[in-house]
Amino acid sequence: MKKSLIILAMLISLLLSSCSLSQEKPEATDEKVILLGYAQLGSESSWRDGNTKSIQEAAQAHGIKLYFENAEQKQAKQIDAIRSFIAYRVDVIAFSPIVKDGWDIVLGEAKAAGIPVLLVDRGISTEDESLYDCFIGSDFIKEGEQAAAFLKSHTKNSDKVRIVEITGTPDSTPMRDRYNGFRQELGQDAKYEIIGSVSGDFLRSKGKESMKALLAQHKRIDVLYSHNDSMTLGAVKAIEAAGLVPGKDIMVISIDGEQKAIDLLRQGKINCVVECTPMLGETVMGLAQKLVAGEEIPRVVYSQERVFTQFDTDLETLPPRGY
Ligand code: GZL
Repeated sequence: MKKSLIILAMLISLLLSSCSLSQEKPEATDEKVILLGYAQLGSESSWRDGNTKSIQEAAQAHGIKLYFENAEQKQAKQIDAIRSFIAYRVDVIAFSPIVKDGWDIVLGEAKAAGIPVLLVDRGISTEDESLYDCFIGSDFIKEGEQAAAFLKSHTKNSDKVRIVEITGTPDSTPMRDRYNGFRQELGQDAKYEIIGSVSGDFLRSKGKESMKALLAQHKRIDVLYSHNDSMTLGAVKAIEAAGLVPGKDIMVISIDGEQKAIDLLRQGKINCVVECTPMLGETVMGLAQKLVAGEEIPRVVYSQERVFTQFDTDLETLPPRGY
């Protein structure tokens, strides 16, 4: 009898203690707020503005405290911003390197401080791959190849194709890879001749100036290949000012996919727009959370993109581009 009473008493006390456990309020988990420093390269295009918006909105949605600096197209200012993030001991640093070289020292400082780095949108050239954890953005070589593939598929009946090119910011990875990818795909066929290639620095104003100069230099131009829509919008104005019809007298191939370019595609003034999405914020913030949680992340995350052409049947029903 005595034994059963003891067992009963133990069971009751166990039951009471479990109830009291269940009644205890779980401690409010004061989850650490992640601090992320973002060094944006500038505000040179609608693409960049869309990219900035995407970063800022995603940080807010993920509850990440964002320290955002705009370097206004100056690498030195981007480097200063990264140094300030290191001093502030943020949890993660992310940035869009304006050019591919010159980052080893400052990224070495971030590494020494134990702060992981995400490359967003543009890449870097470095011997030390440990200086960054992941590249998030587009495959620019593929973009150049897609531009050339469209050109080749729509000039089959021509015996000579005279091409002019307006390139992006010198020594930036999108400029270098769009330049190389285009030529790789164009191949060695002498029918295709790049008769002029000038920098427009991804700026609309310089795109217009560059196209005006190319039109003055060359009696006949069959195709314009432009490294971004902002420059293309300027170039289209120059083509019209010269009394020519963009999209008809001169085939126009562009990259980005901003709203204004899609509008001109619908009007037939641009023939092909290779998409390069700026909407990278969600991916960046998700990867930042994984890094802070100590989880493995991939070395490269490429955006999924498409090619828009004048022949697409869904042009009129495309949702707003958001940039
Ligand atoms: C590409 C991005 C380029 C865009 C331009 O990922 O770096 O910079 O193509 C922008 O519009 O200025």
